[in-house]
Amino acid sequence: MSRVSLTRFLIEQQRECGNLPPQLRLLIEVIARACKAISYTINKGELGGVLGSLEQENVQGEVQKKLDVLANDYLIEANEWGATLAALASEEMEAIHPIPHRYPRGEYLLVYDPLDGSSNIDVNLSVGTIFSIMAAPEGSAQRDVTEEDFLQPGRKQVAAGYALYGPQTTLVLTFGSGVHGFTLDREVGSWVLTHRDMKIPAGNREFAINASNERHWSPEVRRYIADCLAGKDGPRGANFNMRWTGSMVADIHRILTRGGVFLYPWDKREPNRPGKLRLMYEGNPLGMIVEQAGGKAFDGHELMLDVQPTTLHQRVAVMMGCAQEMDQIMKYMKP
Ligand code: P6P
Repeated sequence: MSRVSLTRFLIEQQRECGNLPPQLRLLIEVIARACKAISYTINKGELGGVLGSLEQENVQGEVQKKLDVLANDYLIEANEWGATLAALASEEMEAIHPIPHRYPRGEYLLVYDPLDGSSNIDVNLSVGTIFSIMAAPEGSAQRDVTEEDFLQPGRKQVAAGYALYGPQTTLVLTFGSGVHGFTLDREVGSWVLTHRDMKIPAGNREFAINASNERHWSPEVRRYIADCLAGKDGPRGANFNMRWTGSMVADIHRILTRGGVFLYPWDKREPNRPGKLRLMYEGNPLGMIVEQAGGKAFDGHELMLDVQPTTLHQRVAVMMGCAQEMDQIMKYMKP
């Protein structure tokens, strides 16, 4: 069967679906090219002198890895000149980054986590890049975009995706017409369509959660997990398996591929903080992908994509995955 490149796939989708304007198609290709460069850099590991941490913290209060900053810079440099964006924002930067006036501005806003799960880097485990694309406000070519322009509910994203830097490098995309996966052919440096129209399989009783936090969870989450752990003799009447990779992208990719659910719930250590993960560049993009793949994404109270953001780096509780199991979880959360 002939190989379908990312470029060919996007052009064919543009013709068939009509929801992929040329500027959005170009933006996706530029992001994919930056993710390819990130993959090659990660792959060098110690040989590239890119491992380890910097003596500085990011806006999240987390120690920055060298590759966090490198990946962030790759995405800025790749996207500044392309006349597709009015501004971009990143987990690694406190403020938004308007496109410099020396470049023409485009119709979109990009927000991203350049290297999700970067604590895995130094121990050679999977990490990823997550991105979310929204429409820039009317007139953004004439005025500077503000943080408020980014604060759109996830339902308004026009596209979302991630690159997973694992044993293979894969790129998974949605622009509202299903979820499609591409594998990087490192010999020729091109993305090849390998997973057309991905759907989350039902029936895999597998949950992803950091179980070391169990004593801090809400009673509802503790009861859900306890009932799963009780196995076939318990209330669920079935045995469950657990996975936790320390990189949300890797866990979500496994769920897209073989099913299950992912939870990073609220916990009482910081009762005023909804959760650890971030809404704009983790919950929303991965929530759009999960919904487009037939799953559900939820913050413990409402659907992820309906949450109205109030700040760029706001955190959110995350529960997402297979629709059938998510329906069960929602019953536990809303008795
Ligand atoms: P913990 C990575 O830092 C991340 O944001 C997600 O990718 C991952 O699922 C989670 O945090 C891991 O958190 O508390 O288990 O280290």
